Amino acid sequence: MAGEVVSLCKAYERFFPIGSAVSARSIRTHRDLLLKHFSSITPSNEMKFSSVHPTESAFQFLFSDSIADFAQANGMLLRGHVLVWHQQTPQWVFEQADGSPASRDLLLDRMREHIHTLVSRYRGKAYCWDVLNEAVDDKGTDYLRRTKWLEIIGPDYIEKAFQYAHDADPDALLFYNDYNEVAPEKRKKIIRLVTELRAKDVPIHGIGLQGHWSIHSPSIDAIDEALEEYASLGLPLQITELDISVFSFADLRTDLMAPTDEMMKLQAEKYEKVFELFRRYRDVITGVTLWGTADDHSWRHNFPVRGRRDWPLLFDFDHQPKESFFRVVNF
Ligand code: HAH
Repeated sequence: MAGEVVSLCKAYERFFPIGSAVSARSIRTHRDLLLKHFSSITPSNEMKFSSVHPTESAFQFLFSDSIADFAQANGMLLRGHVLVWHQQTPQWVFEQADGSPASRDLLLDRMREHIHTLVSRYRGKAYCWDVLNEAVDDKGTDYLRRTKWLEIIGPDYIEKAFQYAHDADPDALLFYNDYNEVAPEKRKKIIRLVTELRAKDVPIHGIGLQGHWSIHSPSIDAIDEALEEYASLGLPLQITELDISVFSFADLRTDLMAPTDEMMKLQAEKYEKVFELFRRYRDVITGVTLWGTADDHSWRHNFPVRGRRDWPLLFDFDHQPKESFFRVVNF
């Protein structure tokens, strides 16, 4: 009976808050699941640069405010996402009025204004922020990702971003957030970045591990090894965007309209083991957020393969708990 389903966040109360990424729409369409199972929310897109400040003269906070209000009205934590990123940032930010590139000083001013506007607006509402997303190179041998931020400002854009956020709200916990965080080469770069920032006394308070994984990879042993290495830095860790795709990254099938039994079985086993690990790292993990609420609404439906459906979350298309859910709460 539906009434007997335990609450996910209550089951994890003594470990860490359990979050869900939401949209201004999903706080209505997925309201019941959110209120029952989640103690934290993250706006998927609504606080990104292109959402709140699409043109130089236009600010829009309608959607981001509605999410912050929802968190407050229901006693949920709010994770701010995301202040500085190479994606979903409008072109105008990097240009002058005549279309020529912005100068270092102009871009720093714009970055500062953006960070101050958001962090001040949600001060006392967002307890933490993903200050910087995906700033190290993903493939290849570069250390830092070659973005407009890096190109125009130089590598100190990173410490400036954290400093501006800290100035705007000294109580907010500031995170560096990234994906492919388990892969050894990427891990080295993330650890190097965080270590360098701390050596300079930059206000960084945690590492966000996105956790966009699949039933095939990374392995539990690899995740364990990565958590151990990140934990050794002595900063809190959060799993910020967890989902477990039923496909391998390179699987190009778009014809599957329902997951196979085998996929759901492997996913349940993976979710069980992943949460078992998270519980073991309870001293260092201060939050686990899923990147969505139920399978009917997930960014994975189009990523990395356009038109491919996926079933990466704990609740199904009809908002019913999946086997994966029961394996996570029964321990
Ligand atoms: C995440 N990136 C972003 O942090 C989040 O803001 C977005 O909504 C979805 C996923 C993951 C990612 C990507 O954007 C591009 C390539 C690989 C991974």
